[in-house]
Amino acid sequence: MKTRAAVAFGAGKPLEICEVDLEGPRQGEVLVEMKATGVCHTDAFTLSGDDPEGAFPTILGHEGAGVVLEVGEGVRSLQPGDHVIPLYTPECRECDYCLHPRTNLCQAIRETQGQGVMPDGTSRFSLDGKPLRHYMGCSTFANHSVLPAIALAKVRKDAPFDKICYIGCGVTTGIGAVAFTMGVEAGATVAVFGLGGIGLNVVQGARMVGASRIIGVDMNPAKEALGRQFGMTDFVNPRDVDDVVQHLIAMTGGGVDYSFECIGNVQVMRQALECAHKGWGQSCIIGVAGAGQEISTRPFQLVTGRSWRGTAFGGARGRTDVPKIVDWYMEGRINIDDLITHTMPLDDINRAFDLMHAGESIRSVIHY
Ligand code: NAD
Ligand code: DAO
Ligand code: ZN
Ligand code: ZN
Repeated sequence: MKTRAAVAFGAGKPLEICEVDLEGPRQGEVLVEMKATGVCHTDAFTLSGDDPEGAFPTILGHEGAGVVLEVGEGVRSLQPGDHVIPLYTPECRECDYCLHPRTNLCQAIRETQGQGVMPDGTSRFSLDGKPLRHYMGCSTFANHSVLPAIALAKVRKDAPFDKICYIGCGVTTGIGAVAFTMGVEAGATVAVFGLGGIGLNVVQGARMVGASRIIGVDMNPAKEALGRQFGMTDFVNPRDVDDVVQHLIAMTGGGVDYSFECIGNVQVMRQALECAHKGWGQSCIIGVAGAGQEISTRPFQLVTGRSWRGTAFGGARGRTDVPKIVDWYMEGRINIDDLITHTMPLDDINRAFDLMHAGESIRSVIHY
C-alpha cells in the first residue's frame, strides 16, 4: 500500500513529506493506522546525527497511538479494530530479560530494531524501490506502519489518540521512573532536574505516589508555573544560587531521598547524585547524553551510601503497564492535556522540531 510519511533523508536535514510504499504484515507483525504521534527529544537527537544508532533514510517517531488494520500470521494477541500504542521497548514475555523481575529491557528483537529493520532483517517501507529504515521499531511519523505484535500495547477504545500517544514515551518515562524504577514511597523528598516533557511527568509521578516535597530545578524561570501546577512544591533556578548542590542539601537538611536527571547533561547528572542524602539517597538518570560523554563523581559519594541508577521507558513493561497508565489518565489521576502545548498536521512536522529547539513547547502532537 501507499502511505504518507515524514522521511528523514539525512542528519540535520528537515523532514520531507512523501508518499512511501508499505508492505503488509508478515508473521508476528501488525499493520497499524497511526492516528496521532508526539514529537520527542529523542527524535531530534537522532535527526541531529548525534545518535550512534541513527541511520538514514528513515521514518522517525516513536510516540504514537493508532488502530490495528491487519494482523500477520500467528498473531493472537491483537485483532483488527484494536486500539494500540507502539512500544520502542517491547515485551515478549519469554526472553531472559522479560522473565527477570528487575528489568523491562526485553531483548527479543533488540538487534534488528537497532538496525532499523523488522525481526526478519528486512524493511516494510520503501521509496522508489529503495528501502527506508524503521526507527525504534515504531516509525510513527508515517500514517501507517508495520510493527511486531510484541511491540504494541492494546489499550481501551474510549481514550483519545491525540493525548494517549504521549504515553508511548514521555508520560510513561517520567511517571514510570518514579513509580516503577525507583519505587518512590509516600512522604519521600524528591528533586527533579529539568522541567521539560519528561521532568514534568516525574513531578506528577512524585505527586501521585505522595512525595512530601518535590523540588524542581531548571534554568528557565518560565518552567516554575507549570511545575507548580503539576505538584512541584519548591523551585530552584541554578543561576540564582552559588552552588546548587549545597543549596539543595541546605534546603532539605541533608539532601533528598530521590533525585532525577531529566536533561541529558553529564554535569547535571553529577549534581543530581551529589544532592542525594548521605546514607540512603538514590539518583536516577533519565536524560540521554550526547555520544561519547561520560559521568564522574568522587567514589566516596557512593561509599557513603548514595546510589546511582538509570531508567529506560520508566522501567515500564509496555504491554502490561501502558494500558494501566491509559486508565490513570482516563480516571483523571494524571494530567496529559496541559503538557500538550501544540498540535499540527503531518505537513507541519518541522515546526514541531523548531518549537522544541526554541524551548517553546512541552509536547507537540501530530494528528493524521
Ligand atoms: P526538554 O528539553 O523538554 O527539557 C529539558 C529541561 O531542562 C528544559 O526545561 C531546560 O530549561 C532544562 N535545562 C537545561 N539545562 C539545564 C541545566 N543545566 N540545569 C537545569 N535545567 C536545565 O527535554 P525532555 O523532552 O524533557 O527530555 C529530557 C531528556 O530525557 C532528553 O535527554 C531525552 O532524550 C531523554 N529521554 C529519556 C528517556 C529514557 O527512557 N531514559 C525517554 C525519553 C526521553
Ligand atoms: O535494550 O539495550 C537495550 C536498549 C534499550 C533502549 C532504550 C532506550 C531508552 C532511552 C532512549 C530514549 C527513548 C525515547
Ligand atoms: Zn521519546
Ligand atoms: Zn522479552
